[in-house]
Amino acid sequence: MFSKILIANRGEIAVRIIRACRELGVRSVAVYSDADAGAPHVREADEAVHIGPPPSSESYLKGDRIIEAARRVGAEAIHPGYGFLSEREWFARAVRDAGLVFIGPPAEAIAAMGSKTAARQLAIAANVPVVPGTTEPLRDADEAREIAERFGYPVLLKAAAGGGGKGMRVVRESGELASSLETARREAKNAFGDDAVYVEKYITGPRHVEIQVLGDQHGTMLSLNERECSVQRRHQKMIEEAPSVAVSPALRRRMGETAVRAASAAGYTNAGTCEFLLDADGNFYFLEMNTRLQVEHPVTEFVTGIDLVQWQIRIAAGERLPFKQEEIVPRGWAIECRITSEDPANGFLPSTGKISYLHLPSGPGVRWDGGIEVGSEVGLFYDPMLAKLIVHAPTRDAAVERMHRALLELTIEGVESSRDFHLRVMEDAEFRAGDISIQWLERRLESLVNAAPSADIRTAAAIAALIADRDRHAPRRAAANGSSGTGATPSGPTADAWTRVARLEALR
Ligand code: MV4
Repeated sequence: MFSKILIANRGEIAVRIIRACRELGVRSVAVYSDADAGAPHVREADEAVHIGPPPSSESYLKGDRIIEAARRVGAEAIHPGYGFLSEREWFARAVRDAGLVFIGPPAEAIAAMGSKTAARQLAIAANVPVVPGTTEPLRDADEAREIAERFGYPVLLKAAAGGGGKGMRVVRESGELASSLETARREAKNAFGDDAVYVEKYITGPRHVEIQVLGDQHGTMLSLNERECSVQRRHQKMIEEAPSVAVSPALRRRMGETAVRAASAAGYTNAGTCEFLLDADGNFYFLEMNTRLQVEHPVTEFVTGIDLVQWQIRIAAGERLPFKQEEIVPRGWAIECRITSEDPANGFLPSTGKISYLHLPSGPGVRWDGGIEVGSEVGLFYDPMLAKLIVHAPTRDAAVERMHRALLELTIEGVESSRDFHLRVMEDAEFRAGDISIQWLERRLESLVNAAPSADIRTAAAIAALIADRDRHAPRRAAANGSSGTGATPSGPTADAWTRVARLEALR
């Protein structure tokens, strides 16, 4: 095992990796920008190295500087987390060339899965089902029309260099093809510097289901089963769960075997994820492979009991996976909500400020993976995800109730957050029925954001208003309670903070 690991990341994922290191008896080294000098990941690590000014391009993306820091402090390995340098082939190679271990897949596997068309060709060669379509770039609109006729409308034009939905265009009839092709080419050129576009059959109303794989350096590749990630907005996942209501044990086995085949064909080791579209008829199609640890890994950890981050480190150190595929059976249900500093009432506009109050949920089956504390400055330099709230319960219904309860316990003051939005989703009949697809959230967004607060919130707000009114006549006591005494009826997170105040009052 390593004696010291450098963590090339920040926020909640850096804290998560530090926790794994500590449990393994490995010393951890944080890196930080000027903006993160006082951040939790810096304090929690055994050592910390300053790497530059706040912009990521000057700090967390400075691979050479980070490798140099690792050598200086005597770290033997680097964990990249997710985002930043995690899927840069050149970084994985540079780490290796510096005589260090990259805690992730080989640079060659990152490269093999990096190009979406190359990944598609690799999948086809490995007998992995992909969406019907081409892999060669389209020559012109005539060729596109010919292919579209063959698969039938609607079709989807995709950027060959793409990913993340950029350069994608749905075409519903032949009349739209020429202009859509032009738009897709322009978008692809702008986003990726490459205007190559190819065509696929458009799958309507599918779910996004992905398979977690874990492979060691001795030839064992396991499927850790599926995560359901359909609740997303503009290609940003918001809620993930495991297992998926749409996946039977037989389908789980087939999707797992398929993901293992795709990963093995790429020479993959360590933790990775194969993304699939799953249609209403139970057909699944490989989309792409994420060659990193993912944000939503905790739901898999909950239902498998396997610590993915610890195993990433053990695998990188050369250990063998001790599990058998048959032993990996989902236990219970896990749900994750991404808690972001975005304002759902304002089109999810990023919100900035200083965290002035923070009350964290706890109790049975609740996990908080966070990177913030009271006093944290939330700015615009980095991703707006502040933390993840994850719950585990015996059934999906119980997990939804548990998440709702945990969200009620959560109070974040100082920035707007996605907390209320998640509460509304947990109260939503379609979500509770598991009746979701990749289009579900965009379709329901307006009604969810404008949903009337639930009855208990309204009661809390009414109680709070009464207290506020009374406090106006007892200013000293109001100050002691920390209430402003304006008499305004609070709502949202404030109402829940007020519920706590009201209960304290009732107990006096
Ligand atoms: C698709 C599709 C429907 N049909 N391909 C979006 C990003 C990229 N990873 C692939 N994506 C899609 N490809 C075919 N042939 C629908 C999507 C898609 C999507 C996929 C996964 C999760 C969320 C999504 C949201 C919109 C569209």
